[in-house]
Amino acid sequence: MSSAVLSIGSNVGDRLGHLRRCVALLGDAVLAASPVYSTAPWGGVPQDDFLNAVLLVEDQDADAQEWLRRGQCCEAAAQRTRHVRWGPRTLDVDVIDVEQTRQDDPRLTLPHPRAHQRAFVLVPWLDVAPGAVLAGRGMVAELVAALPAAEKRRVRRRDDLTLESR
Ligand code: A4P
Ligand code: MG
Repeated sequence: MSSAVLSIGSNVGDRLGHLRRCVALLGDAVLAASPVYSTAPWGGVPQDDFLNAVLLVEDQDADAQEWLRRGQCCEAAAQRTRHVRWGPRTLDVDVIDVEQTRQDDPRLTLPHPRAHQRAFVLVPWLDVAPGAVLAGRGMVAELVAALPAAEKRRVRRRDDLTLESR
C-alpha cells in the first residue's frame, strides 16, 4: 500500500480540462482533490498564470516510482512537451511526498526539493490534509504560516472552478 501527494499544474491551453483529465486518468487512486488555485508563475520565466491543485492518492500496487510513472503518463496524455525548465506546460505532475520517504535520486527526489518554498503546493495541500507533514521540513501548516507574504499573494483560490468534471 502506498499513498502519495501529487501537485498538478497547467498554464497552456484548456488549463482546467488538463487538470480534470489528469484526475480522471488517476481514477480510483484519487482519495481527495484540493480546491483549484490560480497562481502566478514560479521560477522567473515570463509566462501565463497557472491553475494548480494537490491530489491525495493511494494504491496498494503503487510504489514511489510508480507514482512518478503515472504522473508522466498523465503529462504525455496532455501532449506535454519539454522546452524550458520551469517554463509553460499543458500539464505538470510533481510527486511531492510518498509516505515521508526521503531520497536524493535525481530521477525521483523525495520529498519534492522545492515544495517547501511554493505556496502553490503548500496552500492546496493544507486544504486537503490539515495535519500533513513535509518530511525534513515540518508541519505544512507551519510552512504555510512561514511563507513570505509576497509568496502567499501569488496564489488565489478559485471557488468558481472545480476538478469534478460531472
Ligand atoms: N524528478 C525528480 N524528482 C521529481 C519529483 N519529486 N516529481 C525528475 C516529479 N519529477 C521529479 O522534470 C524533470 C525531471 O525531474 C523528470 O525527468 C523527473 O524524473 P520535468 O517535469 O521534465 O521538468 P520541469 O517540470 O520543467 O522541471 P522541474 O525542475 O521538475 O520543475 P518543477 O519543479 O516541476 O516546476 N509555477 C506555478 N505557479 N505553478 C506550477 O505548477 N511549475 C513549475 C515546474 C514551474 N513554475 C510553476 C509551476
Ligand atoms: Mg515537474
